[in-house]
Order: sequence, then C-alpha cells, then structure tokens
Amino acid sequence: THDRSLPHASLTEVPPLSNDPQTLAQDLQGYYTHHLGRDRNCRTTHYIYKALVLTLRDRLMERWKNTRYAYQDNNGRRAYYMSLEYLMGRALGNALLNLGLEEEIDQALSMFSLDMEELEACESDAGLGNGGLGRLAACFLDSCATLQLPVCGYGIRYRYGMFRQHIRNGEQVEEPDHWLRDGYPWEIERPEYAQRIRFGGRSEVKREADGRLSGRWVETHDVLAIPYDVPIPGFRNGTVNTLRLWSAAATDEFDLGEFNSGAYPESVSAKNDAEKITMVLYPNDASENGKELRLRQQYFLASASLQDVLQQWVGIEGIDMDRFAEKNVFQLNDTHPAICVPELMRLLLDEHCLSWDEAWEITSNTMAYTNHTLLPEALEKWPVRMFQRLLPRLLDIIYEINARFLAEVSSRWPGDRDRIRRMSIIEEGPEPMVRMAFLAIVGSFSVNGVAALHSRLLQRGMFKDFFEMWPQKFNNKTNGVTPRRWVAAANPMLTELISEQIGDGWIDDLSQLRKLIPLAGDKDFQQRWLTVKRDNKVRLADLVRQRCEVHFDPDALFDVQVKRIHEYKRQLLNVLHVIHLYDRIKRGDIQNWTPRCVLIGGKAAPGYAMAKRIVKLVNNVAHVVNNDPAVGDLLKVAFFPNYGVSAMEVICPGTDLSEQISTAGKEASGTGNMKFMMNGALTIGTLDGANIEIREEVGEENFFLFGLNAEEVAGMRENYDPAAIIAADENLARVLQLLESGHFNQFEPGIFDPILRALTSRNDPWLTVADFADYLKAQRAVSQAYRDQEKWAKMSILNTACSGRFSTDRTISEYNDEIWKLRPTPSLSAK
Ligand code: T68
Repeated sequence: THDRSLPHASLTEVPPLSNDPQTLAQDLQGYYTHHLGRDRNCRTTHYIYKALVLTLRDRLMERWKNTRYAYQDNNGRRAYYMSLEYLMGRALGNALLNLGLEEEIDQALSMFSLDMEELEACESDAGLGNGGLGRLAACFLDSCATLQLPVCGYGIRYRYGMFRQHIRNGEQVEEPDHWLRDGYPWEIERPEYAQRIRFGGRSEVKREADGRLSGRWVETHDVLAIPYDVPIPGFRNGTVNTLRLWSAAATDEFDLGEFNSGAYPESVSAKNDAEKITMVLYPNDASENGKELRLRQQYFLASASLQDVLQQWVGIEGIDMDRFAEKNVFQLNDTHPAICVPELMRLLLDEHCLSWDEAWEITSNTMAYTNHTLLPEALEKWPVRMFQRLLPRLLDIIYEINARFLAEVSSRWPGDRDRIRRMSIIEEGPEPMVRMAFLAIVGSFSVNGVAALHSRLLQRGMFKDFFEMWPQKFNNKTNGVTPRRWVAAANPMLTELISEQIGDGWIDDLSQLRKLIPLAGDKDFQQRWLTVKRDNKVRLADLVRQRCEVHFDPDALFDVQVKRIHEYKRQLLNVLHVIHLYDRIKRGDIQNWTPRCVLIGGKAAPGYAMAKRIVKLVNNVAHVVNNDPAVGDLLKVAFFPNYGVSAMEVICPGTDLSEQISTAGKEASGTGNMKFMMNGALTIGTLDGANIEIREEVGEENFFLFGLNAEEVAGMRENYDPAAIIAADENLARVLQLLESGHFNQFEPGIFDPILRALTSRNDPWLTVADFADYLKAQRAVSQAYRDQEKWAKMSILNTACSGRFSTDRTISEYNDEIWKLRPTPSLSAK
C-alpha cells in the first residue's frame, strides 16, 4: 500500500536550518507546544526532552539525507555491519557533541531555565546488547561515521532490551527492560522498505542438466520485517550514517485468511507469533542456549538485511549481479548472523537464478567474519533437525556447501578421514549439529580475532585446521572504543584540561594524546590532573551513595571491576582479595594502610546459577565489611546494580584502578580496560586479551601485572593442586576459612558451598587459587604506589597519553584498509 514512486524533488529541497540559540529555542517551543501539544499546565521534563530531541533530529535529518546522496553519487563500495546486538546507550549527549551544538543548546535551554543533565537523564539506554560485543558494534558505528565511510549497521529492534537488574536481599532480580514505553524519538519508521521473511514449509530441490541446483521453498509461514532507521552522526563532519533495525510484524493476508474463516482470535494469535521474533534480546553473553526462537531471530535479521541490500542493488545496477562482490561487503559480528552465508546463496540461486559457482563466487567474496570468544561453550551449534523444520531450504544449501568444501579438503589431504570429520560443517553424533563458526569461515574471505593474543590462539587452537588450509584468510583487528563517548562526552573536565594543553585535534585523532607525555612529570599539570580526577570521584561517590547506599570517600583508592559476571572474568579473585583486606584489618595489620573503595558491578545471565551466586557473595561481603565498626573508612565495598552504558559514563572517569583479571587466554580482548585507560585509570591485570597490548603501549612500569600467562594456564591442567597451594599460603587459607565459617552468610547456611567447591576443585578451569598470591602482591604494589600521589599522577597521565591506539578510529581504519576497502565519502552538509 506504500507508494514507492518518488515525490517531486522540490518537496525534499529544503534550506538548511540555522543553529543559533534563538532559532533552536524557537524550534524547541514549537515542538513542545505545537507538535507534542503541551500547555502551561503540564510541564513535564520528559516532553521537554522529547522536544529537544526533535529539534536536534531536524539538524541530523538534513545531514542524513545529504550523506545518502553523497554515497549514491559516489556509487562506490559499501560495507554492512551485521550484528544481533547494538549497545547504544543514550543518544542525546552524543548527538550534541558530534553536531558541535553543546554551547548553542546550553544557551537556548538557559532561556527557559532548563538543565541539560536533567533532560539527558530522561532518555532510557538503548540496551540492545549484552556486553562487549554489542558495545563494540556501537563504537564501530561512531567511528565509521567519523571516518565518513559508507557503512550501514543492520540489527534487530528488540521490544525489550537487556533486562534491568535489581538487588533484593543481595540477590539479582531481573525485570523486563521496556525501553520503548515512551516512544524512541530518534528512530524513523520506514514501512516502504519492509521485507517478507519465510519460515517452515518444505523445500523442493531439483538438479538441472547443467548441474545447477534449482530450489523452491514452498508452503512457508511468512512474517514481515519493518525497518526503523536510527541516525549515526559523525564527529563534526556533516556525515550521518544509518543503523537499520528490523521489527517483526504479521503479514496482512495471514491475518485476513483467518479472519475470513471466522477465526478472529486465531488471526490475532498469528500476529502475536510473528511479533514474538523481535520481542526480546537473549541475555546470554558467553554460552549458547539452543532455543529455536533465537535461530528465528538470526535468520530474520540475515534475510531482511540481505534482501534490503539486494533490492537497493537492483534499483541502481539493474539485475546484473556481476559486480555485486566488487561493491558490497558484509562484516559478521560473531557467528550470530552467520546464516547470512547460506541465505545470500539462496537469494542468488532461487531469486536471481545464478548458477552455484556464480553464487558462491559472490558470497564467499562478500562475507567477512569476526570471532569474539575462545570459550568452547560459547560456540554456536544448531541441531540439524531444527534447521530442517525451520529453514529446510537453507539446510539443503548448507549440505551442498559442506559437500563441496569437504571435497576440497579431501583433495588437499587425501585419505585424512579424521581431518574431514574435524572440519565438517556438520558435526556427526546422535544429534547432528550445524557448526556455525565453520560455516562462517568456509563462507568468508576474512576471519579475524579481536586482539593479538586472541587471533594467535584461534589460529593455533580452535581454527587450526582452517588456518592450515587458508592462512591468508586469517587476520587480527585489535578492538577499540570511541573517544567521543568515552572521553569527550563522559569526561568533560579531563577533555578541557587536555585540550587546553594540546588543542582538541585528539578527539578524532587519538594518537595526538602522546603530546601529553612530556607533561607527565610536570608538577603543576599533575596537580590539575589530580584535581580533575578527584572531582570525577566525587561525582562517582554521589552515584554510589544513591544507587548502593554506601559512602565512598573520594580520597580513598577507587578500585573498580564492572563487566558481565562470569567465572572466567574472576570477580571471585577480586572478592578473595577484599576478604583478605578485611581479614588484615580485623587482625590489626594496618600499618601504612591505603584506604580503598571497591566497586563491583555487572549482570549475570539469568540461567547461570554460579554467576548469580557470585553476585550474592559480593553483596553479602559488602554488607559485612561496610557494617563492621572496626573497618570504618579503611575499606568499603559496593555492588553496583544494573550496570550499563550510562553507568559506565560516570564510573570510568572516577576510577583509579581498573580490574582486568581474567584467566589468561580466556578474555578475547576486553574493551572496558580501554575506557578506563583513556580516563587515566591504572590497570591491574593478567596477560590476557588486549591487556597485553595496553601494557606494551604504556610500559610495564605503568601497569600492575600478575598471574600465569596463557601458555602456563594451558600447561597447568593435569598437575593443578589447589589444596597444596592453599596449605602453603596462610593468607589464602585464612580467607577461605572465613568464607567457610559462614561469616558472610550467618543466616543462610551453605549458600556459598558451591563457590568454595569450585575454587578448590582440581578441575577449576579458571585457576583462581593459582593466581591468588601473585594478585595479592600486585595489589600491595598498587596500594604503595597510590600513597605517592605525584608518582600516581604521572602514571595516570601516561596511561591516558598512551591510549591512542585503542580508539575505534584506528580499529576501523584497519578494517577498512585490509578488509572493506571503502573510499571515505564526505557529505556536502555543513559540519
Ligand atoms: C566479548 N564477547 C568478549 N559476547 O568476551 C570480549 N556472546 O573479550 C571482547 O572484548 C568483546 O566481545 C568485543 O570483541 C561478548 O560480549 C557476547 O556478548 C555474546 C552475546 C551473545 C552470544 C554470545
């Protein structure tokens, strides 16, 4: 019912909007009063927030349109970021910063005595992701727009994002995140670009005389994918890119058929079934649950996005597919969208009538795959039977891909049956499974890890066979974070101090932070640096008081670990150290004490019992420590509830010590480590993920290293004897004794037994006990270093100064130079 013909051009030729405070103020009034229909009787902050967003959105709209035109006119290669997750957080502050309208809006707001911070707080976080992987996608989009690259993000518009975490009686309680309740003023619905997605039915395959497989997918149950576009502004450069999020809806005739046969309730239930697909984000960050609805989500995203790209291609180039691979590249954010491989094959074979070889040539030259994990339990596998039921035509295609691939393996390694079994996309067994990572590797021209160590371990471990076969496919792209959100927006005081010294060119060229190195020893600069840090600590302490009801003294050392709760991230090691500090205080061993405030935050996957128990332990230890009069201000512990993007914007500027203490070889990269470093925190960490590169950049003397390295961890397996380690370490024995005695669970006997059993098991994969003594030693060095504030200031300045490599601008430049090969394309908008 939507008219696809273009309206008369003049309708879209609009003079640019002016950005002076007066005009901005008028627009704000207009939106508030005329568009939103408010009057003097109902002055609610929420509507003022909305009016402000609409005012800014207008400024984004013209740049957005001009960016689309520039990409069309350029007619160059384009990239598509395919991700089930985007952890965007709030958009208002970011839009203001990137548009460069902070001062003008401040002035406009002051005409009505309005406060920016209060308005910003009205926006709920767009929490369409679990953790690092989802936030990385968001940082990438910011850098693509800043580098003026023609990259479009494709994702799912979940009705409910990452659950909200409450703490009741020390335990995690989940509540749905109804982030769209008051509407999301940044998105633009685009029903004219809806796509039809098929499920179920059966596949009719025929092999033609020329060897071509022709297939028909019939008797399907279809749903519609409706796109909602979110603007992604570049940093003061006139570019606005697009994040296109798909929402599921029932097809009209599906409803009508039922309705006509008098089954009105059934027609509504069909609508419900369709809408279920994009109802909720799966909250597992490091394990697979194998739920059919999750596979539906993956296929829904893949099919809608690929059809969208093909439709635009046909619109520009006609039906000629020859140059498709030359002009398009898809970056797969982990295996979650790996079903793009067989889906693009299906579209090219069945809808565009290409031969297998033509279709495969295109597909395998357009797909690129990023891996984010070394944990085997996180590797996606789908039961063949589920595929057969849900996506029968895709299973045909996967079988054919596998047959041709295994023939290649055979001819390269004749008679190596074991290799074929190991490498097959189909894992044999009582319940045959589709190995999504193998499908992604076979179907891609590039496979990358997210930090140097991680990429190396992939090549030597999980993907060894594939590396042997196609070494040229494999590469590394060390992660980053965007300095716009994580320094310029989150830490305005530090931003001002830095820019005063070296200008503001660092914001989109972070390597310029090196110019701070000569200032690291400057006593005056150190003092101003410490003053900014202290102000940020006061701000964090306020937040901790509100959210955790714990008093943090801004002069104490702020020691922070915030990230998803997982055994491999070893929040338990942190807690053991806290208990050790508590034990020392109780023993009176407090000479040269450095007061510490320990903050731990993060969500546990709702089905991960051990992670939830760890949350409970942190809360119980905090309760005991904070209420013991003998402890006083020497030690405070708080669990930060509902940790997320906007919390981190306050937490990382106020942190002194960043805890990056995973078992070596388990954390693919980490990105929180980079946010903390940019904001001048020092790191205590293992030789894991990007920690290794952080330490290389800042120098070993400015990093608190401890623990086994990845090789030692791998070699530990057989002869790990935690009991012997505990027996030989009095500190550790006392800590475990305290835990065991029920000191932290007086009225809840036994609840921490599973934790104790895990820690003391010879099979503990995370080797917490093995690293305890060295961790303690490193923590003592931290405490001592903090007592010399000048020395600490110097190390803190150097951390910021050497963080330039961890900007996503660098990461994205590498993706572009080595994988995407896109031409930067400025739009003709005003900056
Ligand atoms: C993280 N992975 C890595 N996964 O753990 C982290 N997984 O080391 C890395 O820095 C980051 O990715 C970015 O590369 C995740 O965050 C998930 O969230 C996830 C979600 C669904 C299924 C599996």
